Amino acid sequence: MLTQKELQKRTMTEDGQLMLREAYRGQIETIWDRFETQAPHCGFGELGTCCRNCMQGPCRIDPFGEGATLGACGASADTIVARNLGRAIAAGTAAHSGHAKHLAHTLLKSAEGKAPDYPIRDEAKLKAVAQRLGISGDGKSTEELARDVAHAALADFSEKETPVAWAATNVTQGRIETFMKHGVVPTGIDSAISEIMHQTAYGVDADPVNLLLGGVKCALADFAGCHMGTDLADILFGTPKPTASTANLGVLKSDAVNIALHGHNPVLSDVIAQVANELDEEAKNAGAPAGINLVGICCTGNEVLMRHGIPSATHSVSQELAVLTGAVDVMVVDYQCIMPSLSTLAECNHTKLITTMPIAKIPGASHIEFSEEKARDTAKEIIRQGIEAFKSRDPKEVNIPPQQSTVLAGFSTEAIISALSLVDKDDPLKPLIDNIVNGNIQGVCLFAGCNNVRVTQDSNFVTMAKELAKENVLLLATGCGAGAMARHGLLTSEATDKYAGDGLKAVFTAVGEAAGLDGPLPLVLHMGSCVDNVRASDVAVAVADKLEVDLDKLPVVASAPEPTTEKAIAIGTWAVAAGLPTHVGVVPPVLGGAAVANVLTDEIKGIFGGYFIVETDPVSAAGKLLEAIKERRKGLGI
Ligand code: BF8
Ligand code: SF4
Repeated sequence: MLTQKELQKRTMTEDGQLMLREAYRGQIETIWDRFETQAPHCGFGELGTCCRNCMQGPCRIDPFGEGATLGACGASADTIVARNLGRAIAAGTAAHSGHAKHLAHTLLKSAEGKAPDYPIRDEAKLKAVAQRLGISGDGKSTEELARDVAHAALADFSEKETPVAWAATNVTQGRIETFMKHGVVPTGIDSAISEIMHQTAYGVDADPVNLLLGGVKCALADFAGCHMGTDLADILFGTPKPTASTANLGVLKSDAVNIALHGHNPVLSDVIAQVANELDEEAKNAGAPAGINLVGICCTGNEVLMRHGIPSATHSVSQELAVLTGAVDVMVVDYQCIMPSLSTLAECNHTKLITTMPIAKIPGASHIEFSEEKARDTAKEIIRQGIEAFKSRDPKEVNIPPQQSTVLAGFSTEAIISALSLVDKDDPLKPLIDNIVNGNIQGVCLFAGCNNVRVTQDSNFVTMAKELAKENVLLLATGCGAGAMARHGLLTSEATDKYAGDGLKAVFTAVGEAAGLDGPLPLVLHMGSCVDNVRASDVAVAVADKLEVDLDKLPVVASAPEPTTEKAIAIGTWAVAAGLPTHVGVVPPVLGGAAVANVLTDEIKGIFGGYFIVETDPVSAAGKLLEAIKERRKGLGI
């Protein structure tokens, strides 16, 4: 039997611990067991000094100088580490921008009348995005404007003479000048990905610093892709507003057909959310008195939580545990962060795992190809598969942990500005800036990124959030980080009362009461999925513009306390390029290149103002971020 201590080392969520005990009892493997079978990990891989970029390899560099000091072609450890990092950024960028491109095609089909299930739901956002891009709306219908925005989005993918619009129009003038000075302005999203793949190919770039700058250029294309993803999702599905919901595995219901929406793109899941209650009667007739119960997992979960208040079951490293409850009838996935192991687990239960995207199939899963042209039909077909699967659910095998946290999510940039405007109608940013200046709010920390099996799930997030909140740091969260905060009750007014320092509490109480909440704003503001990190950057850009300083002067920091994916590496890199001190709580595979590690954690500060802080201890990490905030405050003379 796994001891309590071993369980607590895997995850700090009680619902997770309960499920892991069940898994152990049933001899069912989870990610934590498979991770153990990978030990000991390859030291070369961990240090980033393994190169497989040509068939003369793999070449491995011994960082202690006892074995090979160069690859067969003569590549040094720093060259190899920088190349590997560049390729990781390329993969992350491809994922985020692939998601954005998908939405651009959906928007175009919507505008051309080919996708009737996708009306423009947020005209104000469409107009705002068009205006930002310099696209005139004069005399155009909504559809014509949407078509022009979709064309502009698709044009941003290919190489052109001008910078990627979604990058250039969403940063400060100061950042543009810095990026131009260092030659890191992307002129096409896809072309930036292809350029870094070229740059890192066999026998091309061997200069570690030049390679890192290539990585930054690609990361700025990632920023553009993320921003486009957020903008287009808001146009098609609505800009999120504060929404109450619940989190943890306790959101699954024994008396409902449970459909878990997993992955990243709202293009299918939002439609499922729109049609689900049309099938409630069918579910009831099949013996589920509570009808259809949609729950979210990972960033698809964040998207539907923010827009529809759909509860969040779990995220990231604990996704298998949802299936282990025996209560999930269908898990429908789109792409990214979906563990292939889900199909084996689904087979052990009655759960039907359904893949929907041509680029993301899983052996053992059923595939129902999704297309915008018949989105509602596909959504209903998937729900009906859930109703069918429910009929074969064995109630004796159902084990839903009781834990449920309450959650207030949906803090888009627009929602934050509108909450602040209740305090100062004419100048909404003023209350925020005044309180930063007077020290009620010391600074801002954006928590982003994943859970990682190497870290006790959620422990770094929760510890750091509490440490920083008591020092009056305003906390934002996205992605699985927002999920971690949700699971531990930190997206609530009660958490503000309990953990916030006096200054932060006073500000959040004033805004919360003006907004008609029965208390302060939640301790952590849930801003959405991982692409929605740009919502936080939009707030920072607005503040910087108003103060007439650049982003690298603001007391704003970022943290990915438990990062996992290549996407997290891409985001972390653009956060640094944006000028933010950026913490990572898992050691990235760069330490084998001493010069590269030094650039990333130190010298890069002289170029972009931002830099990486690598710290695995959450209390020390919070301390270092606080120090960085204080340094920035001093620089501003506040
Ligand atoms: O895009 S935080 S594990 S689910 S990569 Fe993935 Fe990481 Fe979660 Fe969302 Ni983001
Ligand atoms: Fe080895 Fe160079 Fe080939 Fe990499 S590119 S595998 S270092 S020979």
